[in-house]
Amino acid sequence: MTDAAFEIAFKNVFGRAPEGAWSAPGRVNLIGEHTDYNDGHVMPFALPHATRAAVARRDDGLLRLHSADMDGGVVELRVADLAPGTTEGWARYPAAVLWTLRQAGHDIGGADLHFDSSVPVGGGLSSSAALQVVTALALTELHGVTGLSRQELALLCQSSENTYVGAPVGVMDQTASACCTEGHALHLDVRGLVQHQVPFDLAAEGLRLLVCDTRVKHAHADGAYGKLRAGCESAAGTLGLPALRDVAFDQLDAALESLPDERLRRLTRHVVTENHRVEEVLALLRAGRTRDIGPVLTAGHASLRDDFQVSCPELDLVVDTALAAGALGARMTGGGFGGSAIVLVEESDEAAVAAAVEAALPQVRQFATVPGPGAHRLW
Ligand code: GAF
Repeated sequence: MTDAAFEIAFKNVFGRAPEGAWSAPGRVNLIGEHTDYNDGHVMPFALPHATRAAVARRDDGLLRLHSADMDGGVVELRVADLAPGTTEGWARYPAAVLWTLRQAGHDIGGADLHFDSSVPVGGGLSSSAALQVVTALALTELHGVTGLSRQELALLCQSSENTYVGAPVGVMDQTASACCTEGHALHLDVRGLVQHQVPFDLAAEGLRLLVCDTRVKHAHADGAYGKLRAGCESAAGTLGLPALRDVAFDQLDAALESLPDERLRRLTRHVVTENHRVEEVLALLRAGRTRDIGPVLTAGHASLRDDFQVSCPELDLVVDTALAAGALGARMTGGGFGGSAIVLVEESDEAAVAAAVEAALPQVRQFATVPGPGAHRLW
């Protein structure tokens, strides 16, 4: 839908013109999975798929939310009544952002927001982070909030999901949506929140990156993610360290010997080796050796499947099929328990690999992608 049609859609819902429109992307994580809440390294990039919000302020204390992609019409909430646990369904995410901004002392009142999105919902591609970030950016810019960096905006969105929605996620997805730039992967060292934009130009090297959405749905709020996070924190505590990030790669064996049970050893081995893989990928990209990241991605999948145990049969099937058909590397991306895999291929092998994946998993939804822009104002 064009920007003009999107503006008309707002008018059709709310009977007046919007004051502006904003966009925030979903993300793919190239490498660095389940490392963000261990104070470690991640390297996502923004998808060209994004969530848009057309917005106009209100002065009667109402927050009215509408999504072109969701049933149920307009959700109307009183800003003064917003509180954790009081909002249902998709509207929790934008409501959570407004509540969190107000808790942080920002004088933001009611608004009408109309959303649409090209980020596949439930595909593990951060559709909820895109919804949070587009809401935060729109409301803060419209209300003239200054002095809030993009990273701070992402932290507010993460806090809104932790506190209001009740999902104990890390900060990767919101940071990717808020801070990524076109043509780059974002290396984020979560400890200290240090960012580097890393050029990632696949086409220039004759490469393609396929995103393969298995259409198997996952849910972070269902407890599995929280148990993994708690397990990592317990392992770090047992080792007497602030976070698993603090286990040096060359000290891994000694750390594993100090842990009392197999589950904590598996979780620790994944996090420590995965942080190391992010550093390997970063070094390879900086050296212009993009093809060589393939085996590192595949090793990351094996670690998520065998040690962290967050893959599923459909993701394993996509990865194994793609590799057998000639892919350079493949791995699940995102939190796991379904969602999407990424597949790095030579341009000349793209069609054959995609066909093999589709034959193995007919429900798959696949597209080749490149790093798109981070969140921005449209008009
Ligand atoms: C989900 C979470 F939201 C992220 O914070 C991150 O932990 C990811 O799972 C796993 O790397 O997307």
